[in-house]
Amino acid sequence: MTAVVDDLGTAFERTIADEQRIEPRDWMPDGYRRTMIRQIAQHAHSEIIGMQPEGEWITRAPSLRRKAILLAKAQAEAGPALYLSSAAETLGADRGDLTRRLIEGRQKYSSIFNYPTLNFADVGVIGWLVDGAAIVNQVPLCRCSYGPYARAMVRVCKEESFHQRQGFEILHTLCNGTPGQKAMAQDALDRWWWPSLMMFGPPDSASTHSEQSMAWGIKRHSNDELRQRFVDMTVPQADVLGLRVPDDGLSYDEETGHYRFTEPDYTELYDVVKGNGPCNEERLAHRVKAHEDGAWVREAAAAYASKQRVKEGAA
Ligand code: BYC
Repeated sequence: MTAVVDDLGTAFERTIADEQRIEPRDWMPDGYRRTMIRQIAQHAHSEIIGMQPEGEWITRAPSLRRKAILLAKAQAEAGPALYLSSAAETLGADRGDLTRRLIEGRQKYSSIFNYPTLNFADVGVIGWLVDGAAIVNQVPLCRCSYGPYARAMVRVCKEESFHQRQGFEILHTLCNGTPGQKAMAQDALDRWWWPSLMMFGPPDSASTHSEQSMAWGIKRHSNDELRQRFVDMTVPQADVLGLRVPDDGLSYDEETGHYRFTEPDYTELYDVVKGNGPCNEERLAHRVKAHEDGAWVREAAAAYASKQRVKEGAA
């Protein structure tokens, strides 16, 4: 038996070393399976809970056009959640169990969704910065060693690019509007800049999973590398908008071709992840309510499926 596991382990290691994909039926170490379920589930939960901050503005969007776009954008997050949940299921996870774990606080979702959306400029900033950060994080995940996750990411990234542009377009409109509208955009950037930097996780020195996840080809870049990439991408976009990134330490380093920037306050990240952010309670309570309100849909779907099975059995 040990020899068989050794052979399987060697095959797994070779697949990773050859940059091939691990597929659902392949043998994988328990730790790899656990890590993939953890990350994919957190990601799926983030897509669902992430609908809330923007969703709050659907009824208050400033025009019919903005309402239609926001409605489509918020509901579009359900698609990625579906691919991701399906990818977790290929690892043996049960979708109902993942939801229970979220509700009981045993599984996380991205810290960023625990901040409030105070006005419509925040909707623009979520598209620009939050979807922008998600793209920077997720493009390398298209090369993740776990096949179903990597393939889901290809579709998700296409959508996120579109979402990022719709956010930028809102800000572009505000920044070219009245001084009051431009001030709204600046205020939103001031509030969302630091939480957006925190989306990439703790600094490398404090990241518990990075080393193993990089060795397994799950993560392709460290948290700090991706944070740097995000800053390098975003600062020139802020310049185009005429907005000021709220970091006195920000400067362009000609030699490295990268921006130097101030690290966010990671104690705030840890605090938000522990459940103490401004909106944690509200977000989870809303998620629980949506789950309870949807019970009849799950029951009806299960009843329909079992009726179909009986019919097919009789045919
Ligand atoms: N928030 O060892 P580390 C979207 C946790 S949705 C909360 O570096 P790892 C959108 C981490 O889980 C896109 N927790 O971890 C939707 C770990 O705790 P556990 C969301 C965080 O996994 C709607 C501990 O801290 N994107 O774009 O190697 C509308 C130590 O961290 C956070 C994803 O989910 C955080 N920010 O790296 C609009 C991307 N950071 O699990 C937009 C997929 C860290 O040991 N996930 N933690 O209890 C990843 O790429 C990685 O999991 C992370 C963290 C880079 C986030």
